[in-house]
Amino acid sequence: FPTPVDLIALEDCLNRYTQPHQDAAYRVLLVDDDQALAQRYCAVLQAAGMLVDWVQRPEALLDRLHDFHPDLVLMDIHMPDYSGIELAQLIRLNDHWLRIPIIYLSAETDSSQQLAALLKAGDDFVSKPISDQTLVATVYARAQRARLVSHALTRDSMTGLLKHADIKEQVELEVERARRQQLPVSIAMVDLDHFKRVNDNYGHAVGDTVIRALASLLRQRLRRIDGIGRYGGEEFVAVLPNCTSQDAQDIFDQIREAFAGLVFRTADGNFQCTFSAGISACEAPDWECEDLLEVADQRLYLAKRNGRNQVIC
Ligand code: GH3
Ligand code: MG
Ligand code: MG
Ligand code: MG
Repeated sequence: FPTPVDLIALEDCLNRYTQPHQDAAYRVLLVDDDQALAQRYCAVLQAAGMLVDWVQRPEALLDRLHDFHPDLVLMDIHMPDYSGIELAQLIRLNDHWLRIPIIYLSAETDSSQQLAALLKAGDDFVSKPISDQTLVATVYARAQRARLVSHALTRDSMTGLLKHADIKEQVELEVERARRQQLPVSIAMVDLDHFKRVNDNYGHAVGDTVIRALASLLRQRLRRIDGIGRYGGEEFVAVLPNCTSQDAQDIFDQIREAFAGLVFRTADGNFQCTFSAGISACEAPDWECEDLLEVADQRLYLAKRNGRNQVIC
């Protein structure tokens, strides 16, 4: 029996999702060759509630950036094989990491060297030795600002989901990660059925409500590690790490049933709406993000041709 859509609860869920997760611990990647010092900084930042990972060998830096997703990098300058400035420049070569603040934390006392470092890829320079309070405050302020800016830039304002380019970037990252860790990854492409009719019959504002309701439902039903994006006007993409295509199909079938059961009440009468979805997973080791998106899109098209309101895997 169809249940009326509880828009208050949906909006509430949406609001929670559209706020950045300021409650989640800030993730700090510390690059320093000095073990004793690194352990000291880790302890101080952890005591302040942050998650800290330490890279001693620069060769491990890029992998760690991929896996750890830091909010901020604390970079030593003088290290045996590389300079921290070179490493910061290396990080800046990758667009994915442009938004991560890099703070040099160094015993370098020559002010012209400090300025030179700042002008090359860094965002700030703080001197060693540093007091615990200054370290925590510097990292906290920068990480908080970075998270707010990143959230504002990557979220679709109507639904709070990732924007087109950002969900694509997340699919790319997750496909790469799945390949390296030899784990499954699935993606789903979702499109509302006969949505033009909703707009035509009830108006654009009601159409927007339906889009937001589906966004909320996806957010409620998927895990926090799953990426969800508004790929187009009434089209969504989700990436599900460590999830087989069979499991993804089961999950999306449940979401499909829940969504089809919602009743939207309007002044012009009540109505229900459905969606169709295509699911894909890595079917060969050399599959890239684009292959998964293309196959999911083909299966979505099949689902439409087969009569809509279905999930094809
Ligand atoms: P199909 O089942 O084949 O997908 O039919 P459809 O009518 O949904 O066709 P299609 O996906 O091509 O149409 C998308 C429609 O969604 C067209 C556009 O007016 C509407 N739309 C796109 N973005 C928005 C939006 O932000 N708000 C509203 N209200 N409508 C939108
Ligand atoms: Mg050093
Ligand atoms: Mg549609
Ligand atoms: Mg469409």
